[in-house]
Amino acid sequence: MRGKFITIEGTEGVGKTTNIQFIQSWMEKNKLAFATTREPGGTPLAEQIRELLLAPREESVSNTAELLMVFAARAQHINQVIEPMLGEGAWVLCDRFTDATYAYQGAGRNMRDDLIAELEVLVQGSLRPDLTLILDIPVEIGLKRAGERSTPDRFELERVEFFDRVRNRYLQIAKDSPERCVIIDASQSLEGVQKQIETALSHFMETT
Ligand code: T5A
Repeated sequence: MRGKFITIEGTEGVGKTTNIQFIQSWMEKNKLAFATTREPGGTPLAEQIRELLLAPREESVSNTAELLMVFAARAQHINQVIEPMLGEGAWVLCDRFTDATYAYQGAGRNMRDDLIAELEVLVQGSLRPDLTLILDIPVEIGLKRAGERSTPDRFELERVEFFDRVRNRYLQIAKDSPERCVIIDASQSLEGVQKQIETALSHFMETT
């Protein structure tokens, strides 16, 4: 049987990396075969594209170049990792996927949704996540958490208004796709956040 494709999304520093470790232990406890991966990245070539995308640089990066790099990395990732793993029956847990493109390039950079949708079809065919956990916190808290943890990458150097647009788009995506998306209140303590995630995962497992 084909595996399930689970994505985890949210603005900067919302706690994705921290909670992915929790989800991994949940999957182990439930004896599920799974693979954890991330975007942009997930293969050697896609990780190189990630470095190109995230490195702060003097040259301004065109929005179109950024969008195409995101989808180039995704094409390689789907071909080399996501589809083969799902085909073997493993669950794939991915730190960010195409919702991030609608949020960051669409809402953040003001790129047209119909262009993103065309690339989505070209690169993914019919592949879409089965479940998406959207971790949500006020932008300032996330940026503060991320800033305390590491030096800012090219995206983290954007202004707060950029991330407000990104956050609002995530909330809109959740509203538009309630059958796939669950919003997690990530402003709670780690324990509180993980309780919500566990409830969402258990419900998903019971209903699929
Ligand atoms: N991008 C990506 C696009 O523009 N388009 C796309 O299509 C895609 C796929 C990728 C960048 O690429 C962009 C978006 C991104 O800017 P990334 O590394 O995936 O970068 O994203 P980041 O948001 O930068 O990831 P971070 O690793 O910075 O944040 P996380 O993983 O969300 O947060 P995490 O777990 O590292 O936590 C941050 C800090 O907060 C603490 C943690 O201990 C840590 O110190 N923390 C909490 N503290 C208190 N209470 C809680 N509940 C906490 N949860 C975590």
